[in-house]
Amino acid sequence: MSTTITPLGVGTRYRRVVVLTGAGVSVASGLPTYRGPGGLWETAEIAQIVQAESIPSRLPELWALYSERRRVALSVGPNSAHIALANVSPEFLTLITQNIDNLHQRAGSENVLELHGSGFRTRCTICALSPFDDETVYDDMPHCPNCGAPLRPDVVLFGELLDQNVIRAAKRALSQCDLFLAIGTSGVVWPAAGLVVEAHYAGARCLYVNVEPSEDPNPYFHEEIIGPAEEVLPVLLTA
Ligand code: BJW
Ligand code: ZN
Repeated sequence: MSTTITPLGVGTRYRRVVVLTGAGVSVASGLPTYRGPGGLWETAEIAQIVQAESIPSRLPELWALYSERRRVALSVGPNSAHIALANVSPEFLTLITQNIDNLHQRAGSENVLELHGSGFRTRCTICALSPFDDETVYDDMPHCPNCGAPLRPDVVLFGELLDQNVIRAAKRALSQCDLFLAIGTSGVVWPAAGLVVEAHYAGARCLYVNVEPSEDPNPYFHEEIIGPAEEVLPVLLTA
């Protein structure tokens, strides 16, 4: 750890905490980030598939990608960063994640606000069939039992709108938070990147926690805490 880390006082000094997580919290579980060396998007091809325009024409490729990601995510488990967050009482914490890997939930976190959907939920591309939990690793593109149209992973691709109920719940928590932590995220994807602004104007102390300092620090953060989430969070969040 490159900075001295001490407990923040969650549950005592801070009682309305909002945490936003990104791919960096799952690295210690063995999952890759999106950007940077070894990231999912090292091949430009994948970055092109996770776009709204891929539906419906590139759905078979999208399913190949997400089936493989399901298989990999199911083969790993939550790490000490997920567990430290799950150990904080929901009375004091709202957990917002950009991750679709279900690891916060598998660590025991409840009511996780999934900004970018879930890789473990499937929905129809056409009809109002309720999105359903789904761990199936498909060999071929699945079709809707209701209307026969292709199904899709319930994730938010570039150019798609986020679930307005999730956004509303996140904004409600941010409007009254006293501590905001963004952990393991590059902070380049919107609207997630703008959540710190809301926390800042609510008067919260805003911390950026990452394994490396940001190249272009966002002025709405008051401090950066540099270190791996799996080492830093168990200390920061100690009661
Ligand atoms: C560690 C670590 C360790 C490593 N410990 N740390 C306003 C301005 C500009 C653009 C836009 C805007 N509003 C909308 C846009 C367009 C677009 C956007 O943001 N583009 C930017 C890239 C420029 N946004 C959208 O399209 C969003 N929709 C939307 O806004 O709708 C309205 C609208 C539509 C059209 C036009 C305008 C408005 C939707 C965004 C959906 C993002 N979806 C993805 C894929 C989800 C499914 C999947 O998983 O495949 O979500 S993209 C991808 O990036 C994924 C992630 O959740 C997201 C964020 O990535 P994250 O988590 O930050 O990962 P990395 O890899 O970037 O960073 C990891 C970090 O961890 C690094 O910093 C490491 O150092 C660190 N790390 N190990 C701690 N051990
Ligand atoms: Zn259907």
